[in-house]
Amino acid sequence: MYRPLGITVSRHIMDLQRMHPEATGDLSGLFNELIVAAKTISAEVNMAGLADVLGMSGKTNIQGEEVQKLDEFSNNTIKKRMARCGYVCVMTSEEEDDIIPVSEGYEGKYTLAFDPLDGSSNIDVNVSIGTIFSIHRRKSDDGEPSFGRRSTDSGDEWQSAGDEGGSAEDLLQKGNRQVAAGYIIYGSSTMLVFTTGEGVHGFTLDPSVGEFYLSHPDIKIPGKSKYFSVNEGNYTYWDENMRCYIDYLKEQDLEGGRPYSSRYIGSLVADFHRNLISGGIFLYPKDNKNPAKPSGKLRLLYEAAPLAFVVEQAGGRAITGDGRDILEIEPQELHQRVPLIIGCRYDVDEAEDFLSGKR
Ligand code: AHM
Ligand code: MG
Repeated sequence: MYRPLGITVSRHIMDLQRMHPEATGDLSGLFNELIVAAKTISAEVNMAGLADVLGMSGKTNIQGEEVQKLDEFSNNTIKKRMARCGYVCVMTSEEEDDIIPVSEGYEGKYTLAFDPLDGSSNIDVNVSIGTIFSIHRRKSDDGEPSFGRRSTDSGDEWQSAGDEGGSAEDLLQKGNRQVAAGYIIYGSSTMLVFTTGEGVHGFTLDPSVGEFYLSHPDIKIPGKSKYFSVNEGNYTYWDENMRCYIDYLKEQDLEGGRPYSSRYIGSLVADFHRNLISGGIFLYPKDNKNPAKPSGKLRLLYEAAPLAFVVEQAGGRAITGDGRDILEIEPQELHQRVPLIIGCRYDVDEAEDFLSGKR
Protein backbone atom coordinates (compact mmCIF):
# COMPACT_ATOMS: atom_id res chain seq x y z
CA MET A 1 0.00 0.00 0.00
CA TYR A 2 1.23 3.46 -0.97
CA ARG A 3 1.95 5.54 2.17
CA PRO A 4 4.97 7.55 1.08
CA LEU A 5 4.96 10.24 3.73
CA GLY A 6 2.37 8.87 6.10
CA ILE A 7 0.75 12.30 6.45
CA THR A 8 -3.01 12.01 6.75
CA VAL A 9 -5.25 14.68 5.32
CA SER A 10 -6.50 15.55 8.82
CA ARG A 11 -2.95 16.16 9.98
CA HIS A 12 -2.21 18.22 6.89
CA ILE A 13 -5.27 20.37 7.58
CA MET A 14 -4.27 20.81 11.21
CA ASP A 15 -0.76 21.82 10.07
CA LEU A 16 -2.29 24.41 7.75
CA GLN A 17 -4.42 25.69 10.59
CA ARG A 18 -1.41 25.88 12.90
CA MET A 19 0.34 28.14 10.40
CA HIS A 20 -2.51 30.60 11.03
CA PRO A 21 -2.77 31.06 14.79
CA GLU A 22 -5.72 33.39 14.26
CA ALA A 23 -7.77 30.60 12.63
CA THR A 24 -10.91 29.48 14.46
CA GLY A 25 -10.85 25.92 13.16
CA ASP A 26 -14.14 26.22 11.30
CA LEU A 27 -12.62 25.58 7.89
CA SER A 28 -10.80 22.53 9.27
CA GLY A 29 -14.11 21.33 10.69
CA LEU A 30 -15.83 21.83 7.36
CA PHE A 31 -13.11 19.88 5.57
CA ASN A 32 -13.37 17.02 8.01
CA GLU A 33 -17.10 16.71 7.32
CA LEU A 34 -16.51 16.86 3.58
CA ILE A 35 -13.90 14.12 3.85
CA VAL A 36 -16.34 11.82 5.62
CA ALA A 37 -18.86 12.50 2.84
CA ALA A 38 -16.18 11.73 0.25
CA LYS A 39 -15.35 8.39 1.87
CA THR A 40 -19.04 7.49 2.03
CA ILE A 41 -19.53 8.30 -1.66
CA SER A 42 -16.33 6.49 -2.60
CA ALA A 43 -17.54 3.31 -0.88
CA GLU A 44 -20.85 3.53 -2.72
CA VAL A 45 -19.24 4.24 -6.09
CA ASN A 46 -17.00 1.20 -5.65
CA MET A 47 -20.10 -0.93 -5.15
CA ALA A 48 -21.78 0.42 -8.29
CA GLY A 49 -20.57 -2.36 -10.55
CA LEU A 50 -21.93 -4.94 -8.12
CA ALA A 51 -25.37 -3.42 -7.92
CA ASP A 52 -26.83 -5.67 -10.60
CA VAL A 53 -25.02 -8.76 -9.36
CA LEU A 54 -26.31 -8.23 -5.83
CA GLY A 55 -29.79 -7.40 -7.02
CA MET A 56 -29.61 -3.84 -5.76
CA SER A 57 -30.41 -1.99 -8.97
CA GLY A 58 -33.84 -0.75 -9.86
CA LYS A 59 -36.24 0.96 -7.58
CA THR A 60 -35.98 -1.27 -4.54
CA ASN A 61 -33.24 -3.39 -3.00
CA ILE A 62 -33.57 -6.86 -1.52
CA GLN A 63 -34.74 -5.40 1.78
CA GLY A 64 -37.51 -3.67 -0.10
CA GLU A 65 -35.91 -0.26 0.47
CA GLU A 66 -35.80 2.28 -2.27
CA VAL A 67 -32.38 2.45 -3.93
CA GLN A 68 -31.08 5.88 -4.75
CA LYS A 69 -29.25 6.61 -7.94
CA LEU A 70 -25.59 7.34 -7.23
CA ASP A 71 -25.85 11.02 -8.04
CA GLU A 72 -28.84 11.39 -5.72
CA PHE A 73 -27.02 9.41 -3.07
CA SER A 74 -23.96 11.65 -3.35
CA ASN A 75 -26.08 14.78 -3.22
CA ASN A 76 -27.95 13.60 -0.14
CA THR A 77 -24.77 12.48 1.60
CA ILE A 78 -23.10 15.88 1.25
CA LYS A 79 -26.28 17.79 2.03
CA LYS A 80 -27.03 15.86 5.20
CA ARG A 81 -23.48 16.04 6.55
CA MET A 82 -23.22 19.74 5.88
CA ALA A 83 -26.68 20.81 7.01
CA ARG A 84 -25.88 20.18 10.68
CA CYS A 85 -22.11 20.61 10.82
CA GLY A 86 -22.31 24.21 11.98
CA TYR A 87 -19.74 25.55 9.52
CA VAL A 88 -21.91 26.27 6.47
CA CYS A 89 -24.79 28.72 6.11
CA VAL A 90 -26.10 27.81 2.65
CA MET A 91 -25.32 25.43 -0.21
CA THR A 92 -25.97 24.97 -3.89
CA SER A 93 -25.70 21.73 -5.81
CA GLU A 94 -25.88 20.77 -9.46
CA GLU A 95 -28.67 18.41 -8.46
CA GLU A 96 -30.98 21.09 -7.03
CA ASP A 97 -32.62 24.11 -8.63
CA ASP A 98 -32.75 26.26 -5.50
CA ILE A 99 -30.36 27.06 -2.69
CA ILE A 100 -30.07 24.42 0.02
CA PRO A 101 -30.56 25.89 3.49
CA VAL A 102 -28.88 24.40 6.55
CA SER A 103 -30.71 23.30 9.71
CA GLU A 104 -31.87 26.09 11.97
CA GLY A 105 -29.35 26.85 14.68
CA TYR A 106 -26.46 25.38 12.66
CA GLU A 107 -25.65 28.38 10.48
CA GLY A 108 -21.91 28.77 9.97
CA LYS A 109 -19.78 31.30 8.16
CA TYR A 110 -19.03 29.45 4.93
CA THR A 111 -20.95 28.67 1.76
CA LEU A 112 -20.56 25.45 -0.20
CA ALA A 113 -21.19 24.96 -3.92
CA PHE A 114 -20.81 21.40 -5.15
CA ASP A 115 -21.31 19.03 -8.02
CA PRO A 116 -21.97 15.81 -6.08
CA LEU A 117 -21.09 13.37 -8.85
CA ASP A 118 -19.83 14.92 -12.03
CA GLY A 119 -19.74 12.70 -15.10
CA SER A 120 -22.35 10.39 -13.59
CA SER A 121 -23.43 9.26 -17.06
CA ASN A 122 -20.14 7.33 -17.05
CA ILE A 123 -20.93 5.20 -14.00
CA ASP A 124 -22.27 2.28 -15.99
CA VAL A 125 -19.07 2.01 -18.03
CA ASN A 126 -16.64 2.17 -15.10
CA VAL A 127 -15.08 5.49 -16.04
CA SER A 128 -13.68 7.78 -13.34
CA ILE A 129 -16.14 10.30 -11.93
CA GLY A 130 -15.81 12.94 -9.26
CA THR A 131 -17.18 15.38 -6.71
CA ILE A 132 -16.23 19.06 -7.12
CA PHE A 133 -16.52 21.64 -4.33
CA SER A 134 -16.06 25.36 -3.82
CA ILE A 135 -16.03 27.18 -0.48
CA HIS A 136 -16.54 30.91 0.12
CA ARG A 137 -17.03 32.95 3.23
CA ARG A 138 -20.59 34.17 3.44
CA LYS A 139 -20.90 37.79 2.42
CA SER A 140 -22.38 38.69 5.76
CA ASP A 141 -19.44 37.19 7.65
CA ASP A 142 -17.44 39.59 9.78
CA GLY A 143 -14.22 38.31 8.29
CA GLU A 144 -13.20 36.29 11.38
CA PRO A 145 -9.90 34.82 10.32
CA SER A 146 -9.25 31.24 9.44
CA PHE A 147 -6.73 29.71 7.11
CA GLY A 148 -7.70 29.81 3.47
CA ARG A 149 -6.94 32.56 1.02
CA ARG A 150 -8.42 35.93 1.81
CA SER A 151 -9.97 37.86 -0.99
CA THR A 152 -7.87 40.33 -2.93
CA ASP A 153 -11.05 42.35 -3.57
CA SER A 154 -11.94 45.20 -1.30
CA GLY A 155 -13.82 43.78 1.65
CA ASP A 156 -16.26 46.62 2.10
CA GLU A 157 -19.39 44.52 1.72
CA TRP A 158 -18.45 42.26 4.63
CA GLN A 159 -20.80 42.86 7.51
CA SER A 160 -21.21 41.39 10.89
CA ALA A 161 -22.27 37.71 10.89
CA GLY A 162 -25.74 36.95 12.10
CA ASP A 163 -27.21 33.62 13.03
CA GLU A 164 -29.45 33.63 9.97
CA GLY A 165 -29.17 31.23 7.09
CA GLY A 166 -27.31 32.30 4.00
CA SER A 167 -28.89 33.40 0.75
CA ALA A 168 -28.20 33.04 -2.96
CA GLU A 169 -26.28 36.32 -2.65
CA ASP A 170 -23.80 34.59 -0.38
CA LEU A 171 -23.21 31.96 -3.04
CA LEU A 172 -22.97 34.34 -5.97
CA GLN A 173 -19.37 35.39 -5.43
CA LYS A 174 -16.44 35.55 -7.78
CA GLY A 175 -14.06 32.62 -7.98
CA ASN A 176 -11.19 34.78 -6.78
CA ARG A 177 -12.94 35.02 -3.41
CA GLN A 178 -12.89 31.25 -2.83
CA VAL A 179 -11.19 30.25 0.39
CA ALA A 180 -10.87 26.63 -0.67
CA ALA A 181 -11.78 24.42 -3.61
CA GLY A 182 -11.03 21.01 -5.00
CA TYR A 183 -12.35 17.65 -6.03
CA ILE A 184 -12.49 14.00 -5.17
CA ILE A 185 -11.85 11.63 -8.05
CA TYR A 186 -13.24 8.12 -7.83
CA GLY A 187 -10.84 6.33 -10.15
CA SER A 188 -8.43 3.43 -9.98
CA SER A 189 -7.94 4.88 -6.52
CA THR A 190 -9.89 7.61 -4.78
CA MET A 191 -8.04 10.90 -4.50
CA LEU A 192 -8.79 14.21 -2.85
CA VAL A 193 -7.10 17.21 -4.45
CA PHE A 194 -7.61 20.68 -3.00
CA THR A 195 -6.22 24.12 -2.43
CA THR A 196 -6.73 26.72 0.28
CA GLY A 197 -4.63 29.21 -1.65
CA GLU A 198 -1.37 27.75 -0.45
CA GLY A 199 -0.58 25.36 -3.28
CA VAL A 200 -2.40 22.25 -4.42
CA HIS A 201 -2.08 18.99 -2.54
CA GLY A 202 -3.31 15.52 -3.45
CA PHE A 203 -4.26 12.73 -1.05
CA THR A 204 -4.91 9.10 -1.91
CA LEU A 205 -7.45 7.04 0.00
CA ASP A 206 -6.11 3.90 1.59
CA PRO A 207 -9.37 1.92 1.73
CA SER A 208 -7.92 -0.64 4.14
CA VAL A 209 -7.70 1.98 6.90
CA GLY A 210 -10.14 4.55 5.53
CA GLU A 211 -7.59 7.39 5.52
CA PHE A 212 -6.47 9.83 2.88
CA TYR A 213 -2.65 10.05 2.81
CA LEU A 214 -0.63 12.85 1.25
CA SER A 215 0.58 11.32 -2.01
CA HIS A 216 1.00 14.40 -4.25
CA PRO A 217 2.38 17.35 -2.26
CA ASP A 218 2.50 20.76 -3.93
CA ILE A 219 1.26 19.73 -7.36
CA LYS A 220 2.51 21.87 -10.25
CA ILE A 221 1.00 21.54 -13.71
CA PRO A 222 3.61 21.42 -16.51
CA GLY A 223 4.12 24.80 -18.21
CA LYS A 224 3.35 23.42 -21.66
CA SER A 225 1.77 20.21 -22.80
CA LYS A 226 1.30 17.95 -25.78
CA TYR A 227 -2.27 16.87 -25.06
CA PHE A 228 -5.62 18.46 -25.78
CA SER A 229 -8.99 17.39 -24.39
CA VAL A 230 -12.12 18.47 -26.21
CA ASN A 231 -15.28 16.89 -27.57
CA GLU A 232 -14.36 17.10 -31.24
CA GLY A 233 -17.80 15.83 -32.18
CA ASN A 234 -18.87 19.44 -31.63
CA TYR A 235 -16.49 20.76 -34.31
CA THR A 236 -19.30 21.72 -36.61
CA TYR A 237 -20.92 23.82 -33.86
CA TRP A 238 -17.79 25.81 -33.00
CA ASP A 239 -16.93 29.24 -34.35
CA GLU A 240 -14.14 29.68 -36.88
CA ASN A 241 -11.51 30.70 -34.32
CA MET A 242 -12.06 27.59 -32.24
CA ARG A 243 -11.87 25.34 -35.29
CA CYS A 244 -8.62 27.04 -36.37
CA TYR A 245 -7.09 26.43 -32.93
CA ILE A 246 -7.88 22.72 -32.94
CA ASP A 247 -6.71 22.40 -36.57
CA TYR A 248 -3.46 24.11 -35.51
CA LEU A 249 -2.89 21.64 -32.66
CA LYS A 250 -3.21 18.79 -35.14
CA GLU A 251 -0.80 20.22 -37.70
CA GLN A 252 2.70 18.85 -37.94
CA ASP A 253 5.39 21.11 -36.48
CA LEU A 254 7.99 18.95 -34.83
CA GLU A 255 9.89 21.91 -33.35
CA GLY A 256 6.71 23.29 -31.80
CA GLY A 257 5.80 19.87 -30.44
CA ARG A 258 2.82 19.41 -32.73
CA PRO A 259 0.67 17.58 -33.53
CA TYR A 260 -0.70 17.26 -30.02
CA SER A 261 -2.27 14.00 -28.92
CA SER A 262 -5.95 13.92 -28.09
CA ARG A 263 -7.21 12.67 -24.71
CA TYR A 264 -10.91 13.05 -23.92
CA ILE A 265 -12.80 10.98 -21.41
CA GLY A 266 -15.93 13.11 -21.21
CA SER A 267 -15.75 13.18 -17.42
CA LEU A 268 -14.52 16.61 -16.32
CA VAL A 269 -12.77 15.61 -13.10
CA ALA A 270 -10.96 12.76 -14.83
CA ASP A 271 -9.92 14.90 -17.81
CA PHE A 272 -8.85 17.74 -15.53
CA HIS A 273 -6.94 15.50 -13.13
CA ARG A 274 -4.96 13.86 -15.92
CA ASN A 275 -4.06 17.25 -17.37
CA LEU A 276 -3.11 18.62 -13.95
CA ILE A 277 -0.66 15.79 -13.34
CA SER A 278 0.62 15.08 -16.86
CA GLY A 279 -0.06 18.37 -18.63
CA GLY A 280 -2.78 19.24 -21.10
CA ILE A 281 -5.41 21.73 -22.13
CA PHE A 282 -9.13 21.03 -21.68
CA LEU A 283 -11.69 22.96 -23.67
CA TYR A 284 -15.46 23.11 -23.43
CA PRO A 285 -16.01 26.25 -25.51
CA LYS A 286 -19.19 28.05 -26.38
CA ASP A 287 -20.93 26.51 -29.40
CA ASN A 288 -24.15 26.84 -31.34
CA LYS A 289 -25.34 23.29 -30.73
CA ASN A 290 -28.07 24.26 -28.31
CA PRO A 291 -29.45 27.81 -28.49
CA ALA A 292 -30.52 27.45 -24.84
CA LYS A 293 -26.88 26.98 -23.81
CA PRO A 294 -24.93 29.61 -25.76
CA SER A 295 -22.24 29.66 -23.07
CA GLY A 296 -21.22 26.04 -23.38
CA LYS A 297 -22.14 23.29 -21.00
CA LEU A 298 -20.18 23.55 -17.78
CA ARG A 299 -21.32 25.43 -14.70
CA LEU A 300 -19.46 28.34 -13.19
CA LEU A 301 -19.99 27.93 -9.46
CA TYR A 302 -19.29 24.24 -8.93
CA GLU A 303 -17.34 23.14 -12.01
CA ALA A 304 -15.36 25.94 -13.66
CA ALA A 305 -14.51 28.21 -10.70
CA PRO A 306 -13.20 25.57 -8.27
CA LEU A 307 -11.08 23.89 -10.95
CA ALA A 308 -9.82 27.34 -12.02
CA PHE A 309 -8.69 28.03 -8.44
CA VAL A 310 -6.91 24.66 -8.35
CA VAL A 311 -5.22 25.11 -11.73
CA GLU A 312 -4.04 28.65 -10.95
CA GLN A 313 -2.59 27.50 -7.64
CA ALA A 314 -0.76 24.79 -9.58
CA GLY A 315 0.68 27.34 -12.02
CA GLY A 316 -1.86 26.94 -14.83
CA ARG A 317 -4.66 29.14 -16.12
CA ALA A 318 -8.43 29.11 -16.80
CA ILE A 319 -10.34 31.40 -19.17
CA THR A 320 -13.61 31.56 -21.07
CA GLY A 321 -12.03 32.35 -24.43
CA ASP A 322 -14.07 35.53 -24.80
CA GLY A 323 -11.73 37.78 -22.87
CA ARG A 324 -12.46 36.77 -19.30
CA ASP A 325 -10.55 34.86 -16.66
CA ILE A 326 -12.85 32.34 -14.98
CA LEU A 327 -11.97 33.60 -11.49
CA GLU A 328 -12.93 37.16 -12.42
CA ILE A 329 -16.51 36.38 -13.45
CA GLU A 330 -19.22 37.89 -11.26
CA PRO A 331 -21.86 35.11 -11.10
CA GLN A 332 -25.41 36.11 -11.96
CA GLU A 333 -27.20 32.85 -11.20
CA LEU A 334 -26.57 29.63 -9.33
CA HIS A 335 -26.47 27.36 -12.35
CA GLN A 336 -24.81 29.75 -14.78
CA ARG A 337 -22.87 28.08 -17.59
CA VAL A 338 -19.54 29.30 -18.91
CA PRO A 339 -17.16 28.27 -21.66
CA LEU A 340 -14.11 26.69 -20.01
CA ILE A 341 -10.56 26.56 -21.33
CA ILE A 342 -8.24 25.30 -18.61
CA GLY A 343 -4.82 23.75 -18.27
CA CYS A 344 -1.14 24.51 -18.87
CA ARG A 345 -0.42 28.22 -18.94
CA TYR A 346 1.42 28.25 -22.28
CA ASP A 347 -1.40 26.39 -24.00
CA VAL A 348 -4.21 28.46 -22.49
CA ASP A 349 -2.38 31.66 -23.52
CA GLU A 350 -2.03 30.30 -27.04
CA ALA A 351 -5.69 29.25 -27.15
CA GLU A 352 -6.65 32.75 -26.00
CA ASP A 353 -4.77 34.26 -28.94
CA PHE A 354 -6.59 32.01 -31.39
CA LEU A 355 -10.02 32.45 -29.84
CA SER A 356 -9.71 36.22 -29.78
CA GLY A 357 -8.72 36.20 -33.46
CA LYS A 358 -5.16 37.48 -32.83
CA ARG A 359 -3.76 34.47 -34.64
P1 AHM B 1 -22.82 16.38 -15.94
O1 AHM B 1 -22.59 17.42 -14.88
O2 AHM B 1 -24.24 16.30 -16.39
O3 AHM B 1 -22.24 15.06 -15.54
O4 AHM B 1 -22.08 16.90 -17.26
C1 AHM B 1 -20.79 17.39 -17.16
C2 AHM B 1 -19.90 16.51 -17.98
C3 AHM B 1 -18.45 16.76 -17.66
O5 AHM B 1 -18.00 15.82 -16.72
C4 AHM B 1 -17.77 16.59 -18.98
O6 AHM B 1 -16.60 17.37 -19.07
C5 AHM B 1 -18.80 17.02 -19.96
O7 AHM B 1 -20.05 16.88 -19.33
C6 AHM B 1 -18.78 16.21 -21.20
O8 AHM B 1 -19.73 16.69 -22.07
P2 AHM B 1 -19.89 16.11 -23.56
O9 AHM B 1 -20.48 14.76 -23.41
O10 AHM B 1 -20.80 17.09 -24.23
O11 AHM B 1 -18.53 16.09 -24.19
MG1 MG C 1 -21.40 18.23 -13.54
